[in-house]
Amino acid sequence: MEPNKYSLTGQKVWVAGHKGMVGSALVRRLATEDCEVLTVDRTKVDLRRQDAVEGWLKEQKPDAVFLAAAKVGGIWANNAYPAEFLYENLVIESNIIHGAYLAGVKKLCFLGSSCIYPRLAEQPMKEEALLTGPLEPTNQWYAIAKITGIMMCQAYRRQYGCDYISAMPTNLFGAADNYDPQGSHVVASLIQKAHQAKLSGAKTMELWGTGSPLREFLYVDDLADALVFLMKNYSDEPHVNVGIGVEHTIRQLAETVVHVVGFQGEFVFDLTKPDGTPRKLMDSARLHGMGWRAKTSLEDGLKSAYAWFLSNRA
Ligand code: GFB
Repeated sequence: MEPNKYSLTGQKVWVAGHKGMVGSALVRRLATEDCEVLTVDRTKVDLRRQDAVEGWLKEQKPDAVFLAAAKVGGIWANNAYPAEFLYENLVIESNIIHGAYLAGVKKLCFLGSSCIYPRLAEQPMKEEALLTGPLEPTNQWYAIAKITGIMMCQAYRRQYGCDYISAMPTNLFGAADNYDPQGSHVVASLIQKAHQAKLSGAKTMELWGTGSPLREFLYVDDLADALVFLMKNYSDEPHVNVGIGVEHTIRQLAETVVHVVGFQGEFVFDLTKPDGTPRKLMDSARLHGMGWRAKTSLEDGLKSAYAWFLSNRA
């Protein structure tokens, strides 16, 4: 095997957070790999309890771990529940990274998020931009927890030789997203709002903020493919940006959502809600240089996400 290469063939691979949007996309993607996918329900192993996590990892001894378990949410949830976002993400990542080290896990992939870069980082944001400026206030607690996870993977590589890597995805959407009106990310929330407005024959649909912030949206099945690609081909300290390199204003996103959903009304902007960071486009050249690119456009991804919503949440 070439250096930096890791084969999943015949490996026991734990997807932590297998029921979430990223975790379920990873389970779908790993079905096409010749490996054994391991999952465990939160009712059996509470990832916030160190003994439970360490005991289960020592018993199961997975060869590889995708750490897709986290407390996540959109801008409103991050701002409303700072203690939960800081505490739960810190304990979940610490338990799993340290537990993986104790259990001799060979390869682990941790997930950051583009929102943890400095609020006004130079755009597009390179990996080196991390920790070079003040954070976006609305999700600083989540950001500190996720930055800690990236640093933990680096520390365990340096001190113990653990081949633990970190990926930095941008805003995600797709199947099994959280559609809770308050806690959800923007894409899921707008799908839900457009659908409700269409069904009720409403003339308007509410958007938060001004509609002018720019966001980069990656379809979650493309992310899962990128994570498997990185697990197989990347082994180094720095995290790797996983974006699509295209950005849209929130208003443009909403226009695409209502086109896909079939709502013809007007937008009403609730200026009492935050815009958050004005822009967070990532530079994914390092990943592109390794030979991976996203392939699902925003519109195609939205069509699949809406189809999932209709079959599972409507
Ligand atoms: O995905 P989102 O909630 O979070 O997007 P961030 C927020 C942007 O969409 C803001 C606008 O500019 C909102 O004003 N927006 C418009 C809405 N309508 C809505 C709506 O109905 N719901 C929501 N949620 N937003 C998150 C971080 O930042 O990025 C998370 O807080 C995570 O931690 C995520 O990292 C990827 O993109 O601003």
